[in-house]
Formats: sequence, structure tokens, C-alpha cells
Amino acid sequence: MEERGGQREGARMIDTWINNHRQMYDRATRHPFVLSIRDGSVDSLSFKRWLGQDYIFVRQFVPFLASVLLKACRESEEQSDVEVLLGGIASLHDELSWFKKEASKWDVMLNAITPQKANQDYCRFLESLMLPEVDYTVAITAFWAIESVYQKSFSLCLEASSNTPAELMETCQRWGNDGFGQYCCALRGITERRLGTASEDVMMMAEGVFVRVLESEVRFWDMSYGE
Ligand code: HMH
Repeated sequence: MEERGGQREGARMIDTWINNHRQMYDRATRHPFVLSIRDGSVDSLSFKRWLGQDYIFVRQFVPFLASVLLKACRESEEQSDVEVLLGGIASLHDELSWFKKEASKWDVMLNAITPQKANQDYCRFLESLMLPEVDYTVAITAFWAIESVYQKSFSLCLEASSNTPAELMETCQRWGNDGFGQYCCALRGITERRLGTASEDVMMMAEGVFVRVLESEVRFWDMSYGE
């Protein structure tokens, strides 16, 4: 019972973070680039820029996820955490093939793309979170936040009132589908449980990381407009 109370505490904490950083949260989850997909006004150059940069990001995301998995194996009190993260690794495998297929559809040369500054900064931030001294709670908070920004953003483009172009539906479904939504819920559940028993210090670091993810996501979307 005590553990459940801890989880509730964690859930309240996340709600408070979202409220306290509402402006940045909305900028990350309702970015003009995403809204332009949603209303059908997006231009293909912006989409192609995003696609190429995101492929680079996702490649860097693999070792980050592996580091979170390793922390879960070592530090988690719940075996199911490892299973949730292992599912994430499996879907990343699928995602990389999808990027290659999508890139060839749009004539984007993936091996000719250089990461822009915002992408490099974001990847460097992920690297800092891979260090063994970073707490599992802090790392899983970042991981949940990163995945849920995409889930929130792309599910907007699937709403009944949206006008998403047919050729972008597959992209939006990739992160906006119910299965990905459930995966993000599971990640939030883990994060809540961990926050519920975290020290004050770890809680503060986790909040800092949450905000940093939101800022990094905004800058990432901004790249779609060019340098
Ligand atoms: C920048 N954030 C960015 N790219 C992604 N593919 C995701 C989140 C979700 O995996």
C-alpha cells in the first residue's frame, strides 16, 4: 500500500512539473511545425529536414536507451521495467528500417546528412545521461519525456478534426498510434513509481532533466525551418 502512495506522489509531481512549465510543455508538444502537419500546410522541405535530422537522433537514441535498460537491470525493484524497455529497443529496430524506407520515398540521402547544432546539443545531453553515476530515476524521466513529446505531438495530427496530408499519415501513426500511447503510459508509470520514493536531490535533478528535454525538443522542431 505504501508503494501505491509513492506512485500517487510521483503522479502528482509530474502533473505539477507540467503545470509549472506549461509554456515550454506546449511549445514542445504543439510546435508550429507539428501544427502545420496537422493543418496540411507543411512544406516538403521542412518535413525532409526533420526526417534526416531525426534519423541521426534516433541512431544516437539507441545507446541512450541501452544505458537506461542497463540501469533498470541493475537498479529497478520491478522486473517489468526491463520488459517495457526491451519492447522499446525492439521498436527502435523497426523504426530505423522505417526511416530508411521513408527517406528513399522522399529522396533524402541519409548518409549525406550532417547533424545541425540543435541535434548535436541534444545528443550530447543524452550522452551526459548515459554516465553510470546518473540515477535510474533521472534517466527514465528523460526517456519518458522524450517519447511522450512525440506521442503527444503526432497524436494531435491524427485527431478527427486534423487535415494531415495522406503521405504523412504513416509518420504520424508511428508515434501517434494507441500502442505507442500505451508504451508512453507504461514509461510514465515507471517514472511515477521511482519519483515516489526518490530523494529530494534526485527529484530536483529529474525536474531539471524534464525541462531540458522540453527545450531540446523545441529546438529540434525548429530545425525543420532550416539553419
Ligand atoms: C527528437 N524526440 C526526437 N526524436 C524522436 N524520434 C523522439 C523524440 C521519439 O522517439
